[in-house]
Amino acid sequence: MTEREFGSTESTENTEKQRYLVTSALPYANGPLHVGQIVGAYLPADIFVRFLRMRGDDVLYICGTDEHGVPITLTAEREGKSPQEVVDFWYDHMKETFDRFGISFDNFSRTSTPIHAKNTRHFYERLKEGGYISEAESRQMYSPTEDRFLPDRYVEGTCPFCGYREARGDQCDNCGNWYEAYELIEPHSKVTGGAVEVRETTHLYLDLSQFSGRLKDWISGQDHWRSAVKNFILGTINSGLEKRPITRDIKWGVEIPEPGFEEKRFYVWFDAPIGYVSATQEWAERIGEPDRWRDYWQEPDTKMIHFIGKDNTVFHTIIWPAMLMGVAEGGEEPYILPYDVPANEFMNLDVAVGDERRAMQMSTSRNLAVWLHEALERFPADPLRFYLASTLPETGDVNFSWRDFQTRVNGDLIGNLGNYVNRVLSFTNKYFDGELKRPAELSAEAEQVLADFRETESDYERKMLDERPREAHTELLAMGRRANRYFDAAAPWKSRKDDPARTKLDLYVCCAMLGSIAYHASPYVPESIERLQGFFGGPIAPIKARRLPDLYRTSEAKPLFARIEDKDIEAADEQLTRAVTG
Ligand code: B3M
Ligand code: ZN
Repeated sequence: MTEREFGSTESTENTEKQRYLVTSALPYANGPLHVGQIVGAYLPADIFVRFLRMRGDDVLYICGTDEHGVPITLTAEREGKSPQEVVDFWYDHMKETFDRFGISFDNFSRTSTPIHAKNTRHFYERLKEGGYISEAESRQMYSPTEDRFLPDRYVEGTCPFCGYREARGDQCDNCGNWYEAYELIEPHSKVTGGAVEVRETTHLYLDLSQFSGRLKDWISGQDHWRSAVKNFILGTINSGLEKRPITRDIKWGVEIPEPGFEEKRFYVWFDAPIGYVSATQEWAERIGEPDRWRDYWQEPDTKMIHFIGKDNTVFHTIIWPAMLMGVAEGGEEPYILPYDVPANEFMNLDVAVGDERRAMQMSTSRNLAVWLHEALERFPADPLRFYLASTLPETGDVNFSWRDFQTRVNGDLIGNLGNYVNRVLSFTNKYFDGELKRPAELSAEAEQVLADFRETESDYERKMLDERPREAHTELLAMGRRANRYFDAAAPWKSRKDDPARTKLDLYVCCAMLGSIAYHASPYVPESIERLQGFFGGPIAPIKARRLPDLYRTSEAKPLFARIEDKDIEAADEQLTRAVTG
């Protein structure tokens, strides 16, 4: 047999590096992170980014806290703190929680930085120069008892589109539609519960209608977008874009460079997406190459991908691209548009109440959620990442349940993948002192399993590049099953008595599959694969990418994962049940 036929000598290594700017939605710095947010915008982006980095692509992964607007001031009022105290506390809390969970941002910034205020005013000035800004009187909700205007979330009422009863003043969490607060049915103050009235106030407006044609052409050409996202957006544009207010009667936020607006601030959704730019600039400053941010924002071959939850879709696919188009106009200051906006659906909770199980919407205000920092006190990050990745809401809403977590971890992560690692390593150590040289020839079965693996690796890669880490996860499990099946059929405990050369060959091939499984598992369970490298010396690489190595060297394996015990699940489940039943 020639070298060429052995494994794959044809390198499929990534010679064409692609540049990516990947962002996750900037979470409001007003409370702890829950798993619903994690599966929407953070975990899928992190898995995707880790995969791209392994391939050798040029990736920058950006995020930060969203520190302005009513979500912050409402929290501050409720807690008797200043907005600054609120964002400082939650910035630290979120940063630490993301770290513990293994989210690998290149920069986790915040929107209260001076550079961000400067950028926000700059975007505003450019849009104004372009003729997209106007000033007008508008009708806003006013609370006579509190003697102030009540922007956005200060007002609640029934959604004029879907009838959801706890809809916010600017947007409905249930159906994702946006409207003016006075369109709500039975609007009332969120603080006092009292009735509100409509009064006139002056605001600045961004004229989205001037972008309709350009937005429509651009979105129609995005054939790689998820069809649910694309259709929703085209529908929104077709039903008519209007002028949208970009300022608010509020004292917390980015100041507005216009006389008469001293008591107002930019609307949080005007400044928040600019935070992606600011965070990139901050990163570039930090690494001592202040112009590097331009590679990611101004080079047309960069792919910019915004991972978000579906409730943020309109802002990222209409308003933000319109702002970028407006600022880029004239050409001196080019800005690329998003290459994709993978918007994920929601995660609900599956909770035991009495004898039955109920699916419930997560709710921060009712403390009905699985908080990430608490989950991390019960279990390590990797099994949580593994389970959540298996149930990402890529195509529809999903349910979180601690029982499923246990089943997935004990069955798939430990029973399938972890078990394979242990079997291969312990047999290699026991029979061959942890050393396996590349055999001169492969058996037909070995050729077959390697061919199957290369195919599954390609499927995994395609799904991952399609930004579908949940689907790629099923390919990872398929690799584990295929490798286990090969191991079972090879039965090294038997074959080694009558054909030790064959045993050696089989275990060598098993090590090659182990290297591939570890490679493909590492975006999901990065910390565990790092530990694996302490006792598995072979390359952690796809089989299809390279010629198989001359030697595998292993040493005594330690278990990578601990089984999830019933008592731990019961405790976690009880905590949720208590939250429901009060
Ligand atoms: N802070 C909404 C949210 O946390 C908002 C996202 C901003 S992304 C620029 O869901
Ligand atoms: Zn609605």
